[in-house]
Amino acid sequence: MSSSMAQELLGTSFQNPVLLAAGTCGFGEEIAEVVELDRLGGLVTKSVTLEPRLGNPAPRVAEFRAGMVNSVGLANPGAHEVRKRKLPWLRERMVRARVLVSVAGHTPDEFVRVVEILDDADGFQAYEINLSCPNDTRRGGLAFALDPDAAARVLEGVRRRTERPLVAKLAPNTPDFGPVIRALEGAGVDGFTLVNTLPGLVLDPETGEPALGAGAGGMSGPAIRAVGVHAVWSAAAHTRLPLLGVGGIAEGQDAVQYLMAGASLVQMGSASFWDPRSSGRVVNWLDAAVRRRGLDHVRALVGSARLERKKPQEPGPE
Ligand code: RRO
Repeated sequence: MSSSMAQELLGTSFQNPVLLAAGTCGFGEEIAEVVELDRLGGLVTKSVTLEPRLGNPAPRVAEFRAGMVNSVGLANPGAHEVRKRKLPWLRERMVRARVLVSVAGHTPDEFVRVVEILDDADGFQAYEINLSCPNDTRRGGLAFALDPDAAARVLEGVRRRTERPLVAKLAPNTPDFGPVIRALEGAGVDGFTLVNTLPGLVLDPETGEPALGAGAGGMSGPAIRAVGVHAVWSAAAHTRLPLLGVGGIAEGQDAVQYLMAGASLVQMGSASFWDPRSSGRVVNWLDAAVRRRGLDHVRALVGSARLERKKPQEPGPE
């Protein structure tokens, strides 16, 4: 792979800008036979909570024409087991690719305790702080990312416990990214991932039963691509910190839109469920696109959208 694909951010070098998204690749081991993980920029682990969680009732995923919904319910083996069994595997196998550990919790203190358990272990470079799980009903369905003060409390707590880079994963269903971005910048965040899944509900049109065991879920896939690209572009107006774009990327043409909107890295989720080779194809496509367009480096694409932040038209004089 050419060096023109490498991206330097979050205190490390990503060999290319394509990562696998949290919740779609387990802890790497689960998909290592079907995806050439060490050719990618990296992966984000399934969100880790303090205690092991079995997750929500089946079915946990359901497809519909434009994408899929999930309500996995944070199933994961818990922070101690991740430290003991998952991180050593990642340390051994992810030689060139980078690892972000996704952290989740019901309270700010739970995030902090996960970080305390993992922080001095090897096998990862940064945390993705998941402030936007749509399937966590314990906070009345309100994701931390939709409440800037609550989001900042999580980040402040974690920031005090670690020197590793912290990327905050935000929710798509917000009218304005400005307040949460400002609150998290004040709390010491190092970057943002946009976006988590969008709350969605798929019903059986005959019976009225939900397609998911838990009822509603988080929607992903092609249906949310334009939402994600717009979120990155909107966030870029509020921050100079690096942005990681995710939502509906299946092809190089999708990834490049996120880069143009301002993302330095992209993450792939649903598409790699459907086709485990899609992430490798996106890496190859971007590499070829950089050369075909006569660019020195993939970073020339970042923020290159030809889109003015136009003001609404005012009525002119009669
Ligand atoms: O586990 C899940 O159900 C889940 C999580 Br933590 C998340 O952040 N986003 C999502 O769509 N599902």
